[in-house]
Amino acid sequence: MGQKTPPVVDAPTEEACVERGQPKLEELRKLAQGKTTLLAQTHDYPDPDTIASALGLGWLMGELFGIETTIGYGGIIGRAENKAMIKVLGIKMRRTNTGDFKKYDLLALLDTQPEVGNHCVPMDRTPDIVFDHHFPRELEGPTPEFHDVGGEYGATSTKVVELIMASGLEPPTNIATALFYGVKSDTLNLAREASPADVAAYLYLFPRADNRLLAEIEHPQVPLDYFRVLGKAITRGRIYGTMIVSDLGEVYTPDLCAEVADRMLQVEGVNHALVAGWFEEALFLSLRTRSRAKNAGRILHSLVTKFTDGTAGGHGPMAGARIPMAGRSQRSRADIRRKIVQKVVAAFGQDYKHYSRMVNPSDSDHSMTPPPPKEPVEEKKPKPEKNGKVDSQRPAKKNGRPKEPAPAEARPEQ
Ligand SMILES: [Mn+2]
Repeated sequence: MGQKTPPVVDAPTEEACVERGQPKLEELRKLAQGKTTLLAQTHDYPDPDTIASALGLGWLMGELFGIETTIGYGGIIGRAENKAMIKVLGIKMRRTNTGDFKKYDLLALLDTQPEVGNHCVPMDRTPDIVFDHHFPRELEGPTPEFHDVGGEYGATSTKVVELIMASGLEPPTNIATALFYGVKSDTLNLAREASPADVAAYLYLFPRADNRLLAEIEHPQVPLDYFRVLGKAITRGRIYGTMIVSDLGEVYTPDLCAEVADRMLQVEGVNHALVAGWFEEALFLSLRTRSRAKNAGRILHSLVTKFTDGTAGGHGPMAGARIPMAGRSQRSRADIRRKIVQKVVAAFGQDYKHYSRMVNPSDSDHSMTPPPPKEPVEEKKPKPEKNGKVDSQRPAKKNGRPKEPAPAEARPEQ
């Protein structure tokens, strides 16, 4: 609404991207000297951008410097689209544990930063390489040797694409498709926080990506539990002015919070969404906003680190947090959740005491009663069925008052 997205003509030329990428390649070349293995670590619950950037970086390090890359993650790959991405594009990833971080010559961290969380790299292991488009965090520990964070990038994949452009190499279809999906999903197809650099990466990747594979990734079948969670999100959803808040209860994968939060922004009149979910003794929060005046990442990070020992990360329109709850009573869990939700609602200028529900509780009853006719109707004579019998289940007309809806059983099967 009145907000401008960068026009395509603003995209930097390929030469400009190459110029930006070349000194970075030089740095990586120095780091790679005498090394043979790299662990490219993604999120604990990896999204397409972190997976694609790890894949792209790994391929480039292999082609240019003969480095062998393993892609790691700490938690689970939960979302159906992300599972499909890995399967369809043949991406190999393995779950890493603490011991793994000593086994590789080099460690790269993608789409997050050492002190942000959402990854399982131990605090005493400073990554050698960090690529992240989220706002730069002040580091308490040592600065990684290669530290490319923040800047005008809507996706970490875009940073990796600049390196590929600078290398002059031609990426294979699966790498290009993964990176295209990384840029596309993080920027909502260039509609959210897309910078000129993202537009350039998108245009570079588009003719190199396979749109049929992409469609397979973007429209996967989902488990029935997905719809159960969606149902819960709606029945529990509260609307505070222009904000929706919902608690999904226990979820089978924490990235459902992010997915549902995105979904909630589709409700007319809603500009902000906060979705909570519980997974393995931790509370997960996803925050989304359409407002350019608010920074979801900063809001969530300041509240979560002030009131809990959890971690949070994100940027302008989107943020996520994980708050460990092991050893806490149910009451203390509820208190922490309420406090954070209250403060987030207030941070968006809404009143926590006044809300309406997304659905009327009486709407969730399970009867199959069809709605009554709007006008009084003359009940038609029951038609004889094919075998000549009259449907004996159909109730007899009551004294010319046909307003009572027929019971569900009387409706013919569809
Ligand atoms: Mn990202």
